[in-house]
Amino acid sequence: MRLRRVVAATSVLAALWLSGCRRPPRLGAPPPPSGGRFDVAAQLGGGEELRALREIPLAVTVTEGGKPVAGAEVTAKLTMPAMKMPENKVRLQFAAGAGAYRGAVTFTMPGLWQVEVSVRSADGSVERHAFRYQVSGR
Ligand SMILES: [Cu+2]
Repeated sequence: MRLRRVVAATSVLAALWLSGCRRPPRLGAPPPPSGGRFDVAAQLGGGEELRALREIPLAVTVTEGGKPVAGAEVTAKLTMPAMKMPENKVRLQFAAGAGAYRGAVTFTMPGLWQVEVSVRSADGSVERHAFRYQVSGR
């Protein structure tokens, strides 16, 4: 009798653990502090509501003392503060005409997302700036 109860409790725990990203959202850790050498701004989409499972253009401007910084390696890593998600990372390409690094991202589910922009400058120093977005379902 007691053993059966222990087995039942264990399988409930196992089911909770296996459900992974369907766990109820928890409050995540605050984003890492921004700032440093570069000013980094992100423009995600064209101002419309952000939706999951759609490709959304991302433009990131990197400036230093008001001047655009070209030749950096800029990536965007998408994470959810509330849960562990599969790696979702894109490399952005510099578009000289736009003075911005551009690419496209896809949020794989609705919820609160963090876009961590990493800027590796020509001298090898790395700076990270985090932005948070609420993403709705389809
Ligand atoms: Cu998730």
